Amino acid sequence: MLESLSEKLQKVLKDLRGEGRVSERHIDEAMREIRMALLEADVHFKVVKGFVARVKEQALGQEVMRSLTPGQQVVKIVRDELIELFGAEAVPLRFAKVPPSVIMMVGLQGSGKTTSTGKLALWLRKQGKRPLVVSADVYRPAAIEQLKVVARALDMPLYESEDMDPERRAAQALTEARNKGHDTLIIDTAGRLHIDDQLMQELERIRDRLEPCETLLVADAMTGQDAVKSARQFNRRLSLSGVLLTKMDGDTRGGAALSINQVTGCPVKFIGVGEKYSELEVFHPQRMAGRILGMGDVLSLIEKAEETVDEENAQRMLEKLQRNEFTLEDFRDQLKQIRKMGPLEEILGMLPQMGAMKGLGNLQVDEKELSHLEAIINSMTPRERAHAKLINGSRRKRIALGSGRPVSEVNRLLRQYADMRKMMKRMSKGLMGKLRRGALGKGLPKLNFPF
Ligand SMILES: Nc1nc2c(ncn2[C@@H]2O[C@H](COP(=O)(O)OP(=O)(O)O)[C@@H](O)[C@H]2O)c(=O)[nH]1
Ligand SMILES: [Mg+2]
Repeated sequence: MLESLSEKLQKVLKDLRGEGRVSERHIDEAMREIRMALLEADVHFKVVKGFVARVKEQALGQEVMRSLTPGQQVVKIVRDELIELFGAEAVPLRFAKVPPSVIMMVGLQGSGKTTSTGKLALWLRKQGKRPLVVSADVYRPAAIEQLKVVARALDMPLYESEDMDPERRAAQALTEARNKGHDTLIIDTAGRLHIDDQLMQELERIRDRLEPCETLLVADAMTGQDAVKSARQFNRRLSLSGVLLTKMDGDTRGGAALSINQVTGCPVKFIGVGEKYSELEVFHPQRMAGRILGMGDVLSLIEKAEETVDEENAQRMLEKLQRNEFTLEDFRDQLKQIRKMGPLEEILGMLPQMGAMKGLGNLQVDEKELSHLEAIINSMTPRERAHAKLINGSRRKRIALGSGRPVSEVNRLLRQYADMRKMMKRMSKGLMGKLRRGALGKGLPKLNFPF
């Protein structure tokens, strides 16, 4: 996500950090590069101008220049300003005092409304809600059918009707939601290639009749400044309550969309990061800034892990790591968890890119390899799993035979296990430890600067 912006910013900041003393010339140079990087990510030029001016003013301030670590101070300033740019604080989804809460999805055609309706319904269900979805996109028969396919794939309740009037369909769905005890209703609406008055009137009618507590603009991040422009127009007519940015998994132009908040005052509430229904994330300005600046998104990772691993289990793992009792059996369980969490690369991408990453180099295994690894560990005796040191040459041969894998693979697994153990130990001592204490304590943890 935003890899090139991220790379460029990280390089500038790394160079700055490397300087013992920071002169005005250094700052000037760095600001020029930051400006370029932001413009290339398609952030609006006015937004860039303000951003660079604010960073520069603070960076040249007396406290920074005279401090012992001016480079790091500048990094912190850039991070804080990025967070501001993205909206400072995460704005949670609103729910009606009296359910059902109505969420209306609006946006241009192809922006990802139907897909995101499914994603959001799934997300809500994971939060313990009972959503119902309905299509009010009556102009293309395929659109109604598409939501049906989505609902079927997710086993999600869908309201169906013969009525082809969008407003009535939505109203009927609301009645259905009330009758059947659904606490949320998501309405997928029609889009156009360009905004037109007729579409806006239709959306206004649905809004007035159903009084949604959320009117979410679904905007395609890859369309850059166009996404910002349409956000402005939708907001003027419909008073948006938030934005769901899709296709943030593409690298280009995402910067534009991230400045939507600055331009329209509408908070980004979710980002879509892939075509799969599970690929929706709550948007956190702080985490996004951290991700872009390469501080890793350990919080998102923890959250993701918590969805699949129960917290107790995670806690136990960490404690084991700290006591250096992480066995091959735990290793196998971790591999299983990683499998549940999704593709390895995605997980690795969220980890801080500091020292920790080095040990992970040879851990990049694919699905098939994962099942081989599991087979190998399953062929070990419990004692071997608890004490990897016992596994000598003849035991390796036996394990290889038992699992039907070559000895070289058994050897490699034992090496990877040792690497992971080392890496996790380092992480649990450092950043992970700090974050965990905060994350498991109250509210959002303080992100200590890991440089
Ligand atoms: N890569 C990626 N593709 C997405 C994302 N969200 C939606 N899409 C794709 O965008 C296309 C249009 O989505 P659709 O939901 O039909 O848009 P709609 O016309 O607004 O309803 C589909 O091919 C989706 O798979 C996302 O977050 N990432
Ligand atoms: Mg659609």
